[in-house]
Amino acid sequence: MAKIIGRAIPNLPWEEKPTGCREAVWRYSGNPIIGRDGNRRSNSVFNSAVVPFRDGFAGVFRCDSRSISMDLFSGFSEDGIHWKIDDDCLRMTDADPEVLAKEYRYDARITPMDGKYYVTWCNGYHGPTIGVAWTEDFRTFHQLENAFLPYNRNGVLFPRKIGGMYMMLSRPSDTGHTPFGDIYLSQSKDLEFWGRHRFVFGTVPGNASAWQATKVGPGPAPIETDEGWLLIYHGVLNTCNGFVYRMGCALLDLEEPWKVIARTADYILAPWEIYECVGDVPNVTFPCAIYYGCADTVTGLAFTTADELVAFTREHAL
Ligand code: BMA
Repeated sequence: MAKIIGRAIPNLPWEEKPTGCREAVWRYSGNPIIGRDGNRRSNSVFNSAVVPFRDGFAGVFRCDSRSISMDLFSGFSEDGIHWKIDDDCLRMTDADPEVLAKEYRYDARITPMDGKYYVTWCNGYHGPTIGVAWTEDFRTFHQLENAFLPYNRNGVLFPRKIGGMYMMLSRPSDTGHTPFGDIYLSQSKDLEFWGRHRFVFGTVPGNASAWQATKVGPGPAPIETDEGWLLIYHGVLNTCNGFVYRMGCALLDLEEPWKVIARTADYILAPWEIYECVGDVPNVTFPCAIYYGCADTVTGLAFTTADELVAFTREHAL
């Protein structure tokens, strides 16, 4: 039985696995939990990150506006299901004005670490790169330097130092709808200068696991278990109808997390439901937490347990 290393979250939203369900991950029966109209001007609310905060939950939400501009907004919830999202975007302070100058921001991840909440997101700086900031209250965000040179997306921090180093996963990309993508790990002593880059894993050629044949990228912050770091990630297949985004799971070595213990040949969640297949970008399930973006339009919630995921990853290993 795999055990999560971390504190218990007794008020975590939860629904038992429906009887007869054969999946390792199951959707909330009330999905989508956040519609297009999550805040005053939103066209769509998706690819967002959520953490336990005080007596409830807080999140950083991607709300694309009705002029189709991408930005991030704080949101709060008592139960993790009903959300109140700000109408005004995140306010950042502290960084060099050149870094603070905002082009666009999207697809945030949140990693609680050392009593702070670290937010990483895709930050426009002459192309996409990884923005980093920390907050204690989801009101003031202290921005740090961008972690990497452009072009990069899907940056996410591990929730503690490993071997004395902060560690971040990311997926180097291009300026467009990147037709490639592998997962790399970078290390830092101070969350500013990143190096010691290591390849973690890439796409799967051939027919063995085609849902991840075009690109793979890290999802929410890795979860520490006694069997390894549990990483939920996205995998993409290019089809005659465009990209299809599904989710997979990997188990990474606790001390050297660029070493893969196992990763799934089978996906753990795929666009099956109407709200995952119909929207501004059809056929997308994109994990930022297991709160996941659906068809780039609305936000869904899904459940699982660490034990279920570890067992699935080992049983359906590539
Ligand atoms: C990526 C990003 C994601 C999006 C995905 C699918 O390039 O824009 O935010 O979910 O494409 O459209």
